[in-house]
Amino acid sequence: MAGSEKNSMENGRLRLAVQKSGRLSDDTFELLRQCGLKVSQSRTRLYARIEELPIDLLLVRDDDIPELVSNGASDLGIVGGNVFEEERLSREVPLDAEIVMPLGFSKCRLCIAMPKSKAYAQASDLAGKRIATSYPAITQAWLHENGVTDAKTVNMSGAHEIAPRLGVAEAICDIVSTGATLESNGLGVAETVYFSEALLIGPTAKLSPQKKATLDALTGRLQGVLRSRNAKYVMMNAPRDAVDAISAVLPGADSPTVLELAGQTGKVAIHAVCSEDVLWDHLAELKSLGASAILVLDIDKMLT
Ligand code: PRT
Ligand code: ZN
Repeated sequence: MAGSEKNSMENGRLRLAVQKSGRLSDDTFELLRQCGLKVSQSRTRLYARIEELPIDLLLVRDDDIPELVSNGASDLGIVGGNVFEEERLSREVPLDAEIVMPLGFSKCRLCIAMPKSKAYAQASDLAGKRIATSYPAITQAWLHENGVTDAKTVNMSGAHEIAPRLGVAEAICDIVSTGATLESNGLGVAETVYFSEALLIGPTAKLSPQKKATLDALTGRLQGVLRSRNAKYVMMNAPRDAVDAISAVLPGADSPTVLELAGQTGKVAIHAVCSEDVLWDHLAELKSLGASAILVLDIDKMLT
């Protein structure tokens, strides 16, 4: 790292390790943008600087993030739960990092899959099988928990889906998102062993008071963005005597605001923040309770 680059990363600025490029990085940068944090990319692309809060980003491969956080090279990291859990389970020396908060993106599943031509009913069907995976620790932990003692994991760093055809293994354990990769290789999910999403990780207890204040500001903004993601602002007119029934239908809403409508005695306006998505079924139910002029609006930011 160039001298001037290193200097600008000191002075109590919080270091956050993020994936340089890949499936996590676009959503990570988008989340930071939604938090009002602009990232200025350095020419060398080893690190980037955030101006609005004293935070420097380390741009690295996702596999390196748990170790960088654990050994103190970075204060925090954003990494897939699958990578964090594998690292946590496979280390002899415990990882000095914990989950600060789940971030709700890069959701996927780690699944054991087998050729569709082979029957699968229960965990014991994996007895004596070889399972190709780059997640041996998570796979073995699941096998152990499910009483399968004589299955073996075969380490592969990619292209697991061809392992059964190559005769390298009878099953695989890999990340599944849409399921299209399994489908196109004639494989079907036998078991889901881990549900994953992006995580903010860090040994937060070790932070200086200055860095802790920056972390609090960051998590406050992240929570605001995550809360508002599915949240909707709902407005409608409704019969005064239907307010209680309508409140019960609104998903994840606290007490709604009920406002008088000029010149109308039997009708009121109802405004509510719904913390869960408002579906067409909800609207149909509101209408059947007498609601009219129903508006559902996205919420950009929310601080509670
Ligand atoms: O270069 P670097 O080491 O930083 O990145 P990488 O190549 O190791 O990881 P990358 O960028 O591919 O993935 C980063 C993280 O994204 C993963 O650790 C997961 O947490 C998450 N993620 C979300 C996924 C997927 N979805 C995903 N679909 N990671 C991988 N896949 C692959 C999977 O391995 C399989 O080959 O996509 C294929 C399956 O996808 P579907 O849609 O066909 O089911
Ligand atoms: Zn990786």
